[in-house]
Amino acid sequence: MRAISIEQVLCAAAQFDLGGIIVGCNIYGSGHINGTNLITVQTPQGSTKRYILQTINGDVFPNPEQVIENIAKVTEFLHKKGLSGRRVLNIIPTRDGHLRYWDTSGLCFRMYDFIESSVCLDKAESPEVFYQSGFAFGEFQRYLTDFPVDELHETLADFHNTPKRFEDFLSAVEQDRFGRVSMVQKEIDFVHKRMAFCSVLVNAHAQGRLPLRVTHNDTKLNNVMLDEKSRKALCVIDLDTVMPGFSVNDFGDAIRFGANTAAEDERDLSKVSLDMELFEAYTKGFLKGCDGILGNEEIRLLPEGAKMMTLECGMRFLTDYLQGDTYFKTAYEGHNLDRCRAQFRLVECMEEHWRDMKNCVEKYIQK
Ligand code: ADP
Ligand code: GN1
Ligand code: MG
Repeated sequence: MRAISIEQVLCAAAQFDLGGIIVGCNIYGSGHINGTNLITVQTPQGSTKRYILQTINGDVFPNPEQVIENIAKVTEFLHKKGLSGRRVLNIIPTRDGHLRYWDTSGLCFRMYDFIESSVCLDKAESPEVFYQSGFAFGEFQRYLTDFPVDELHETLADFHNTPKRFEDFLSAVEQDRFGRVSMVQKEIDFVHKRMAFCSVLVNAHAQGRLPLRVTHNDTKLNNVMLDEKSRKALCVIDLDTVMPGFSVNDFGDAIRFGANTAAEDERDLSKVSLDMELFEAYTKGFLKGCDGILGNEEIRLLPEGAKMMTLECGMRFLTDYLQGDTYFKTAYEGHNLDRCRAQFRLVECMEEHWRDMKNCVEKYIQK
């Protein structure tokens, strides 16, 4: 993503209806895709108000207008379901009534109310916190269960189409544009051994065993805001990828990120493992939040979702490494490769714990 100057951010912020004078502008958050800024405003009454200003990464999202339209529709739907205040993202329009602002350089900005007295975590502090995050994403799925799927744009084509991700990986290996293939033969073999697995969920869908639903598609722990004090879930954020998808992948991506005992980019692979206590807590929270909307076959496929999202994400990091690190923000050369290795180690841990994961979800099958 292009570097953005503070002047550019301030100029964009001034286009929105913020109800006061801008007194602060700081880079914020730890996401891999968008540019996020915290904007502080002083109101005429002397109080301060805070906002989140984001640039939509145009290198990733080919059509930012569609991203905004999806988010507007989904948040409006959630408002109608009775969510308000800190429980749902609130879009702030521009002074001329648009939900986004395009600056003269072609960057697309959007503004949200800042969710005050909240935290978002990169690591689950306790099983209870992880349960809360599972509950929030399960509830999100349940609230949207009667959302008209056809009204949503596919903001990123084939986002969690794992066989297609596999094809993309193969072509990155084939092209080897940066001469990196010889350094990652072990990782390439790792993916090849799991080629058949890549199609398991797509096949289950084709056989009518796994429905398409409105899903979040990026259910990392740091995409849910928790109340700062009570640590109860408040609001699901980062709605750019809300699209039709599989519930088990929403479950799975959360496990990939949150039930790992190490960070997503941990270099010491002996620290990477699957925390089964966290797995159980998330399963319980997610299914409680879903409150009966998932069928038994979906519940049985939750472990497949966890392994699929971990394998797919590792494959995506590896593909980006082979293609010169253009998709995910990276902090150093080889960052994507470290992320990939940590994901692949976690896949192995899931394979070792396969029976435990299956037994855990089996408890929730409705007889
Ligand atoms: P990315 O796609 O880059 O992950 P996010 O939408 O997740 O972008 O935002 C990045 C970070 O900014 C979040 O992890 C969170 O800390 C913070 N954030 C985003 N929206 C809000 C909000 N409305 N209120 C408070 N913090 C927010
Ligand atoms: C990106 O935007 P962020 O940091 O929440 C990515 C996810 C990956 C994740 C890996 C739009 O999520 O798909 O799983 O990084 N988002 C997009 O950490 O590609
Ligand atoms: Mg995020």
